[in-house]
Amino acid sequence: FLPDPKSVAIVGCPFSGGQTKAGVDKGPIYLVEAGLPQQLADLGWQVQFDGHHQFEEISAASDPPIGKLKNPRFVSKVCQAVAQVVGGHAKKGQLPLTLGGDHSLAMGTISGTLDTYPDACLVWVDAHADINTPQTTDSGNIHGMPVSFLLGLDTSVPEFAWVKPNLKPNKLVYIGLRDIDAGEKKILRENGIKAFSMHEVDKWGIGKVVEMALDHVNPKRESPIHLSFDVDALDPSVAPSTGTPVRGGLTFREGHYICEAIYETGCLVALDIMEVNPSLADAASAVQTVAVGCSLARSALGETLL
Ligand code: 4U7
Ligand code: MN
Ligand code: MN
Ligand code: MN
Repeated sequence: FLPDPKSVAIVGCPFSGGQTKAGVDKGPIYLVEAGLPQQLADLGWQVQFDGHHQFEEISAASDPPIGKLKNPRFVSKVCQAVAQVVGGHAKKGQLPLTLGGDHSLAMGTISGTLDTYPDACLVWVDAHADINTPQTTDSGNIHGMPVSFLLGLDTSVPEFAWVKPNLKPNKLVYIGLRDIDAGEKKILRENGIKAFSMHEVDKWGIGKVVEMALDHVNPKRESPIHLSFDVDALDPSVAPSTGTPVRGGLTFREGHYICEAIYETGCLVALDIMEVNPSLADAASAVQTVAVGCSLARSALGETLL
């Protein structure tokens, strides 16, 4: 799908409004400061660093909750802008690499991808399913809901009416789940959405799980793939500095294997590295988590291919 030489556009999204912990907005700045653009150039990619996008603030005072949703207007505005930016790069034949920021941003990135590649599939790597609706959410944090908006499961909030329900349940697959709310389990079941939790990773091994995941969403390995990677999919010993860590996660190698295997398909058209929060845990943990975020991105862009 991508022209040769391969070209990547790095979209920094210093945004934290989809959840309540400060610091996740610093994620993209740290990832870029750690040298990610140059690392990708060293892999042979043409790299455009598209900057850290400055989002027009909507003050909390003028953005009261809608139902349980926190910062709804702000999240919506930012994601709509991100959809434009990501879609614009994709339409130019670039691979947009979005650096979060919290995972609500994926509402924007995936909207941009699907607008460009309507038959794209989505591989969502996360400890969480992020498929709560405005009705099922307990926390009201929108980073736990982007998938439900992309699927069009709930259209009751006019602020999010711009999100086209372009994602079909059979074009979505999860890897790494281990903390799913009861309401989310029901949604997964009722929509027949394929998920490989940590139980399946233990049972089959990561190689088989990725093969089965791709067989489900992309059996002929000929449709475009959007990979949305929440670093909390990794075990907290591997990626400690993130807002919602859950023990029992992917090892360093399992996480990287997913990225490598998706690169190998030649179908990757967009990548998100989300939820790096350098302000959480200690300084050494932050350095470690940022380094892991960079190396996941490198793996997804072909680093370990011989
Ligand atoms: B993340 C949660 F209740 N499900 O909705 C929620 F457990 O992007 C967590 O994956 C969401 O980090 C986590 O708030 C969102 C909670
Ligand atoms: Mn997530
Ligand atoms: Mn998560
Ligand atoms: Mn998280």
